[in-house]
Amino acid sequence: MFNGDSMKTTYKPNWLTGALIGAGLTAVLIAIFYLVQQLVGTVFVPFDIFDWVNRVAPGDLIRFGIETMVKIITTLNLGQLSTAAKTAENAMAILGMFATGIVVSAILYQLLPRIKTSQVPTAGLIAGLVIGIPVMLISRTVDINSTQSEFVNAIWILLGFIVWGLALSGIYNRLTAARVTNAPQDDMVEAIDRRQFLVRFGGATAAITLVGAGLGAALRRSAAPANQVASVSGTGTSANAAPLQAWSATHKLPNDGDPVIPAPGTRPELTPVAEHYRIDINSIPPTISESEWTLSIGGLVDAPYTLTLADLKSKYTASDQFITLACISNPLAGELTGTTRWTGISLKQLVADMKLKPNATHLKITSADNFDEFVDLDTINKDERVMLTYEWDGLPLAVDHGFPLRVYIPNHYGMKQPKWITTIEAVDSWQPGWWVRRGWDKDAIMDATSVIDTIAVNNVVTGKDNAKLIPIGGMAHAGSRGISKVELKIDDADWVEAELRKPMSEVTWVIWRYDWPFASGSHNFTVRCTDGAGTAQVMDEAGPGPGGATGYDRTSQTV
Ligand SMILES: Nc1nc2c(c(=O)[nH]1)N[C@H]1C(S)=C(S)[C@@H](COP(=O)(O)O)O[C@H]1N2
Ligand SMILES: [Mo]
Repeated sequence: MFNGDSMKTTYKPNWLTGALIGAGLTAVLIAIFYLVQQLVGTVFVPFDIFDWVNRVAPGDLIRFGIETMVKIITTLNLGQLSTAAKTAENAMAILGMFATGIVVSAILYQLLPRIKTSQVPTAGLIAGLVIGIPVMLISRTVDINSTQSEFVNAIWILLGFIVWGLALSGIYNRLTAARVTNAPQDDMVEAIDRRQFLVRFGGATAAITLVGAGLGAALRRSAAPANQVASVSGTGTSANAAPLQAWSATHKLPNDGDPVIPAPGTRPELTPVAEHYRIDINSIPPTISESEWTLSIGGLVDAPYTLTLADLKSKYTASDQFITLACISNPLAGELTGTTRWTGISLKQLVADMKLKPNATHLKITSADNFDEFVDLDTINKDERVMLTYEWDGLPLAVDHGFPLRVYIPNHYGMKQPKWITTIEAVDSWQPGWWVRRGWDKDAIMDATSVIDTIAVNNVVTGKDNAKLIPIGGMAHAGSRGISKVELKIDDADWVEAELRKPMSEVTWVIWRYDWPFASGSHNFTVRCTDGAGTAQVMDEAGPGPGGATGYDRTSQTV
C-alpha cells in the first residue's frame, strides 16, 4: 500500500502538498473575507485586486480580457450575457486569488525544507506579509464600498494574510514533526497519521469555506430597496411619496397601437430594468446614500458649488426620454444593449446656471468610482437630449445603473456616459476619458446594427390568398440617426424589406417584422439595416474593439 518513498523517515512535504494545503487555506481565507464583509462591511480582497488590475492593466489586455470573457459566456451558453458578464468577472476575481494562494503555497513548501524547523514560522509570517502588505496598499487605492475605515481594513487584511501564512508554516511543521515524535520504525503509523491529518484538513477547510460563504450569501444585503426608500423620504420637496412602482407597470408605451406587431419571440421593446445589462469597472457598484451625496460643480466657473438631488429636481424642469443604450463591447447581436425610460433634466439647463468662464469648452464628468468622461459644451447646448438622469422606468436609478445620477449623450456608446456622477467641472480642452485612455474609440459613435431575434416557426400566420407565413422579427438601432430600412436575405433570394414598427423615440431601437412565405427545409437568414440618413450598416465583421462591433447578423433554421 505504501511505497518506499512515502515511508521514508525524512518525509518532506513538497510543492504538491503545499498546493493542496494552500488551496484549503486560501479557500477559507476568501470565505472569511466574504463573510466578514457581509457582516460588517470590510473590504472583499479578491474584488479589490481584480478592480485594481482592471484599472492599471494596459488597455489592450483589458480589451482582450473582456472579449475573451464575452466569447466564453456566449460559446458555453453560460446564460444571459447581460447579467452573466459581471458574475463571470466576480468569479474570475475569486479564482484569481485562489490560484495565487495555491501558487505561493506551493513555492513556500518547495523552499521550506531548506531552512531549520525553528525558522519555519518566520518564513510563514514573511509569506503572509509579502502578500498582505501589497494587497492592503492596493485595496486602499481602489476600494469604494467598505463602510469601515482604511485603518480597520488595513489591519483586517494584514491579519488575514498573517494568519494564513502562519497556518501554512504551522501545518508544514505538523506534517514534518511526525517523524520526530514517532519512532523511526513507525513509518507506517506516521504515514497513516499524515494521511488522516490531510483528510481532516481537507474536510475542515471545505466545511469552513462552505459555511462561511453560505452564511455570507444569506446575509447579503440588497442595496436597491434601501436606496429607493431613501430617495423618496430624502427628497423632502417632492411630495410624491407614492408607492414605488415602475412607470411601465401602469402606462402604455408611446407607440402602443402601432399596426406592426412584433413577431412572437422578439425581445421586449422596453427592457425590464432588472434585465438591463450592466457594465462598469467595479466588482461591486458604488453604493451611494442620497443624504450624503452632492453633485459638485467646479472648474472654470465663477465659484464652485454643490447641489443635492432634491436641488436638481426642484430647480430644473424634468423630462423623459425612451433611450436605447449599448455597450461598445457588445458583440454582434449581443445582449449588452437595453431600452428604458430615462427621467432627468437637460444638462443644458444646469450649464446655463454654472457661470462658466469664457474659456470653458468642455465638461469633465467624474464618478464615485473615478470613472470620467468629457463632453463638449457645444453638444450640450445644441442638444437638449443630453440629460442628467435620476430615474429609470419611473424609479430611482438602481445601484447597478448609477444611483443617484448618470448622464445620457445621444448617439454614443455607454462608455461615454458616466454613472454614479459626483463632480462636473468646466475645462478648457478635450481630454481622453476613461476608456479612451485605454484604447477605445474617442468618439464611440454607435454603429448601425440589426438583429434577428426570432423565426417564429410555431406561430405560422395566414396572409393574403391564404398564404402560410412565418413571422420573423428583431430590432435595428443606429444611435440617434434612426432606421429607415431593414432588409432580410433568406438563402440566395434577393433582399426583402421588413416592416418597421414605429419606435418609442428617435433614439430607441426599431422593432421590425417580416412575414415569410416559407418553404420547408433548412434556411439561412441575414439581416441588415440602413440608418435614417441613408447610410448602410457596415457589412465587414470587425470589433467589438476599438469602435464597436460591425457586420451582419446571420442565423439558420430548419422549417
Ligand atoms: N462611473 C461609471 N460609469 C460608467 C461606467 C463605469 O465603469 N463607471 N461604464 C460605462 C459603460 S462602458 C457602459 S456600457 C454603461 C453601462 O450602463 P449600464 O450598466 O447601466 O447598462 O455605463 C457607463 N458608465
Ligand atoms: Mo460599455
